[in-house]
Amino acid sequence: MSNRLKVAPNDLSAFWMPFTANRQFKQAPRMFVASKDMHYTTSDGRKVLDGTAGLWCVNAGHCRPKITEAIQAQAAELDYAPAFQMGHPAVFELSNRLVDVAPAGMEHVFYTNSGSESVETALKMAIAYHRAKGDGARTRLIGRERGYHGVNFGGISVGGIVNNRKMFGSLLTGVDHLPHTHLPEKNAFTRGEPEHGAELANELERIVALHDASTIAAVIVEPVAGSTGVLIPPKGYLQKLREICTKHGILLIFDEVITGFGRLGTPFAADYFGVQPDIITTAKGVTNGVIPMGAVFATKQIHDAFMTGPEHLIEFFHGYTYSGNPIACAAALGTLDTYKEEGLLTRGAELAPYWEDALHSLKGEPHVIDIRNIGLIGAIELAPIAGQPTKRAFSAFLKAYERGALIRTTGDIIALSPPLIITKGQINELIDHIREVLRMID
Ligand code: PXG
Ligand code: PLP
Repeated sequence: MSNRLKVAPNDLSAFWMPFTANRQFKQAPRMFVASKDMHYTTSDGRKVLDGTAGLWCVNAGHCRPKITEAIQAQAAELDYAPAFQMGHPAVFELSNRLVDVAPAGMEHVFYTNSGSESVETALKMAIAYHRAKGDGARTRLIGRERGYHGVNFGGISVGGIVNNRKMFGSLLTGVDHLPHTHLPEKNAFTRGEPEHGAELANELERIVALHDASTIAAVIVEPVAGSTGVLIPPKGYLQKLREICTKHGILLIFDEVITGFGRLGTPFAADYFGVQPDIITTAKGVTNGVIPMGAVFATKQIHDAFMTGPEHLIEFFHGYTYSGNPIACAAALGTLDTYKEEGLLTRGAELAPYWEDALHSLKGEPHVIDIRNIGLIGAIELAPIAGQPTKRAFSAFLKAYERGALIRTTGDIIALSPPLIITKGQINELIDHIREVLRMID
């Protein structure tokens, strides 16, 4: 660790922090200066157990040697290659390796720098696909209430988190939303997939009837909604969505930015639920969160629809300066090596029963009104303080941090998604911290 990093700067005002209570933070900053495997080190020298894999991205744990070395070697060899009209070996190798681990049928990869950009790419790809096939009236996009698809205009338009939308004007036109599937009165304290709510997928039929199928390009959903507080799909729900989309020629996009790369104990959520989407968006775990990168997977059918016309012409007018950046590709290759060597894309399945029991042992603790889990994801929903929503969960976050555990809160929900290398002992430690915190807070 360099000395430079250990010294906290004395003026924090210039940095406008993302999705952060800036004024609160700057009064009592929480700084990490190092990380290794399951832990961070704070600027005051304490170890903090990572209960959230960073922001749902550090699936293999922190500062893993294969990834660090791959980045170092690539940076010294080929630092950048133009993304348009030029290539480099790592991006082709990575694409083949990604297609190998992706669900069957996903044969092509398009690169971005984040989940938000993956979503924009997928939405544009879907609309352009229909147009390339001569079906240019299919421009409407269907998202879902409480969905999170990043922060760019397309993503917040199909997204359904009110605070992320209401400040930003009229958004995209031609967007509609399915109802969310959160039914606490019927499904509270369910272990795994809830029994009730599959019929909510039939709302898609109502939306199709309203707009006519011939105007709808795609439906985008998170197979498991993460950011909004861990909403697990009711049994049969995703299968129904797939059936209705297929029946009407509508593309189904799974936003797997969180669920991709082992989070549910299968490589992707599409594998877990046995449902094949047409497009999958990913980011985060593709590079273990270490270098920004996103990857959008598409079927051969979608890709091939673009591959027409004179061969010297660009087929898809879309891409980023850093699409397939060499250093990001090296990080992704190092990440895939680590996942493979340690079996991390399926390790969650072995740990899930233990994780489930540990989480549900919090039932009956103060403030807890629901507990949800799937794979290595967990959520503990707290009753809000009357008139002060989010305050109770935020207190829990601060207290947990003081005690040595990083948790994530959204609204009054504690969301957990530890690195996939977590041990049973560390699961106990994390849950014990939360138990103590729940007993401490108001
Ligand atoms: N889609 C989904 C399903 C996501 O979860 C994005 C898109 C956007 O990815 P980028 O890389 O642009 O942030 C996400 C990101 C949280 C949290 O704690 C969740 C995300 C990001 C930051 C925090 O819930 N999800
Ligand atoms: N803005 C300007 C002025 C640019 O020239 C570019 C790219 O050339 C962009 C935005 C887009 O940047 P990126 O490709 O990194 O998304």
